[in-house]
Amino acid sequence: MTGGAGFIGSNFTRWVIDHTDASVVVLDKLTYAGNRDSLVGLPRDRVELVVGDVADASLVGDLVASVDAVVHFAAESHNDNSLADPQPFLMTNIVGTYTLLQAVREHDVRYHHISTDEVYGDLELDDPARFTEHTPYNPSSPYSSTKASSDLLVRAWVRSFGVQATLSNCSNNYGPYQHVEKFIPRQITNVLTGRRPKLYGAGQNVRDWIHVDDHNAAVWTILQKGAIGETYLIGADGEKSNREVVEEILRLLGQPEDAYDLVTDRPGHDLRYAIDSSKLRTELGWEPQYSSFHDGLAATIAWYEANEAWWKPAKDATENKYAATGQ
Ligand code: NAD
Ligand code: TDX
Repeated sequence: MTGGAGFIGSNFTRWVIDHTDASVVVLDKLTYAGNRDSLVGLPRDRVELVVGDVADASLVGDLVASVDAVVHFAAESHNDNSLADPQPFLMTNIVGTYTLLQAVREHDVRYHHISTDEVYGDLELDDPARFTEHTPYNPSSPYSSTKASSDLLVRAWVRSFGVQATLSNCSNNYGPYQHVEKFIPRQITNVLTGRRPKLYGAGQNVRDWIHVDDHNAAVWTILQKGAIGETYLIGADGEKSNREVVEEILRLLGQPEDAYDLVTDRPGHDLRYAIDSSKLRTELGWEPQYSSFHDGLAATIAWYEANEAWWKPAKDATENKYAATGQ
């Protein structure tokens, strides 16, 4: 798999080790978002970390030739970074996916592509609609447009070259090992370091939250049972406004629920994401296990409280970067 030193990839690796007897080769460039420490404690005879770039055709070819399946998580993943400098997003998300597709095509290896609901653009706050597999692509940001590009490459390689691929587009994940640049870990670690949570704009934007292990179980299900060429949307009916999430974090940390700041909005900020995951549930039998966002959030807060050594080194630099844009 790729991107296994990142947030979802490291949780997926742990999930596979805990729930299956498969072994995992992780290809990860260890960018600012990748962390060896996210893989500590995993059995060395079942998890191997190879440090390298998904756009390195020779390395990718050698690795793909040695595995039964590829799950592609590696990406530049942060919208705010893509607004500051889109270039790495094009290289990793588009050229990297192309490089993997050529390798799985050559070696006839099963491929699963990890993508995001952001490829569908956004919904109005009061629109009852949710995204389905038939929603037209309409990405807003450099990040989401490169993810949309990569999805289209996968579909083309299935149709033109018979590549054995499936795709999944998931909503916003939360859980342990998520970089402190992202919304939920940023606000938790702000409170833990004596800062105030920062809400973009008026805090009204809505995200559809899913625990990372529900995402992981869905990916494994699709890898085992998904139909080749098909796309599956992954979501757990977890719509909440950013303001609601911050208020819940503040309550769980024993702070007044209005102890946050409203800061400069993100340019082009998508209003609302919402996933209809009926296809995955009815066709493949997946159901989310984390039914309470409150409990999942409390467990995530407890993880950040207990694992300061994991996130502390990145915290000040991340906040300095945000301060430069007034966020
Ligand atoms: P992340 O930024 O935490 O991790 C990305 C990992 O990829 C890092 O370990 C990084 O070192 C690695 N990487 C980056 N460029 C690379 C390259 N050129 N070669 C090899 N490795 C490279 O991201 P994440 O939040 O774990 O997201 C993983 C995947 O899931 C992405 O494809 C993202 O688009 C998708 N996704 C994320 C979410 C979410 O809420 N986080 C939701 C839906 C989909
Ligand atoms: O400090 C903040 N304050 C704030 O209000 C930050 C960092 C974010 N926000 C808002 C922006 C979004 O409305 O919170 C929401 C979530 O922000 P992010 O964590 O940056 O996530 P988002 O832009 O929704 O994208 C995420 O979900 C889809 C992941 O980062 C993507 O990789 C994934 O594809």
